[in-house]
Amino acid sequence: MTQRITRVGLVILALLTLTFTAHAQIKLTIDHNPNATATSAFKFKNVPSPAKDDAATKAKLLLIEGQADGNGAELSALTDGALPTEEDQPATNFFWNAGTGGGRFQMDLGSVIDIAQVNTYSWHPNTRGPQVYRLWASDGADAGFNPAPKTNIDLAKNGWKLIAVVDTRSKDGDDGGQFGVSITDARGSLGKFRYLLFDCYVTETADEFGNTFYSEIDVIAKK
Ligand SMILES: [Ca+2]
Repeated sequence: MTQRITRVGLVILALLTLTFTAHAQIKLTIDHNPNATATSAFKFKNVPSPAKDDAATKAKLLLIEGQADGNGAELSALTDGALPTEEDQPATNFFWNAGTGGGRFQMDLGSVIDIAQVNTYSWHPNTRGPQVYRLWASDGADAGFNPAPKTNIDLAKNGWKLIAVVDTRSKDGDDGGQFGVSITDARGSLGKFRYLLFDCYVTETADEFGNTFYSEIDVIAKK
C-alpha cells in the first residue's frame, strides 16, 4: 500500500515537473564557418551577425574567477562591437590564460531587461575556435543573491538560474574557424534578467592552448 501511494506521488511530481519545465523552451542555434569560408563579416547561416547597438554595449563586465591571458584583449572587447579581422588575432579577442581550465565573468546590464537572445562569437584557426560554457542569469532580486560567486558556490542557491549549456565542439575535432551561438527561447523571451554569468571551460587539454578566442557577446532585448 505504501509503495502504491509513493508511486502515485511520483507520477504527480513528474507531472508537476513537466508543467514547470514547459515554461522554458530554450533553443540553441550553433553555426560554424570553417577556416576556408570565415571572414571578418561574421556572417552565418542562421545565427545573426554581431550587433553594435545591442543591450550588452553599455554593460559592465566583471571578472569573477580565472586569469585573462596577457596576450589577449580585456573583457570589454566582448561588448565593444569591434570584431577581429583575421583568424588568429589575439589582441581583439578575450581568452583565459594559457594552461588554465577557463574562468567565469559576470555581465551587468544595468537594469532588468526582457532578453530575447544571447549571442556569442569566436574565431580561431584550430582548437581555440569552439565555445564551451554555461550561461546563468539573475534579476538580482533574491535576498541571497551573490553577484560574484566563485566556482565552489552553488549558483542555484545564490540567486542564479541556469539558462543553457553550450558546447560547439564536433566529434571529429575539426573545429577551426568561426562559431556563432544564439541562445533563444521558443516563446520569444529567455526571461527578465539584469545579470548574466558566463562560466567558461577549456576546449581541450592536449596542450596549453585550449581556451576559446571569444570575439563578441551580444544581448538582444525583446522588442
Ligand atoms: Ca555587440
